Amino acid sequence: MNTAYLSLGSNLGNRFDMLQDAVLMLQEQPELTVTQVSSVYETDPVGYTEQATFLNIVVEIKSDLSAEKILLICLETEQTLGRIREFRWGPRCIDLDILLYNDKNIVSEKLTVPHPRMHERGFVLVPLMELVPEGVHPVTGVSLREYARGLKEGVHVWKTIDGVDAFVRLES
Ligand code: A4P
Ligand code: MG
Repeated sequence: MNTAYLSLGSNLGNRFDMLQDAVLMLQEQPELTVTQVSSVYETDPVGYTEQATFLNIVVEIKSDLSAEKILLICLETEQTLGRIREFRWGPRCIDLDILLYNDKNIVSEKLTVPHPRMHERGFVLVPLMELVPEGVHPVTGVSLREYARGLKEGVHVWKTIDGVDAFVRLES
């Protein structure tokens, strides 16, 4: 059984519904279990800053599937939820990225894991540290806590969440 962490973000439409629908779609996958979900964070846009604030979460999943198969599920989920890719780092109704897959280091044309920008992003590190407070970057050996120190971007709790079941039942 493999453990992976996914980052989910939305800044278009009903942002919370998008995150919730994405988690529901992950739960419907027969070969994958969503085992943890972080609180929902409202975060300042990173990269291209002239856009609306995001809601971000991190989820933990357990699965026998390969990282490549999980990426396909992420892309399929984005497509089903109607994501239109306008430009890199631009607004999106839903984005799913693989942050970590066990302690594996994967570099292929389609997939880079750990996610190459995860350690410099508060919107990833803060929710991820909620799920793995003692987490360490599997390639650099640096703790998530160390990476998060000194980050200045705005990351605020939007809604605290008490488990996966509570998350999927929440009214937006
Ligand atoms: N790909 C490679 N590695 C991965 C991975 N670990 N997980 C490939 C997922 N995909 C991976 O993705 C393009 C391709 O990357 C995929 O088809 C896959 O083969 P994309 O989602 O179309 O591209 P993107 O998301 O526009 O670009 P990128 O570089 O992935 O953007 P980021 O880095 O994900 O940034 N600010 C806040 N506050 N919150 C956010 O959620 N998100 C972004 C997107 C920018 N600013 C943000 C947020
Ligand atoms: Mg992406």
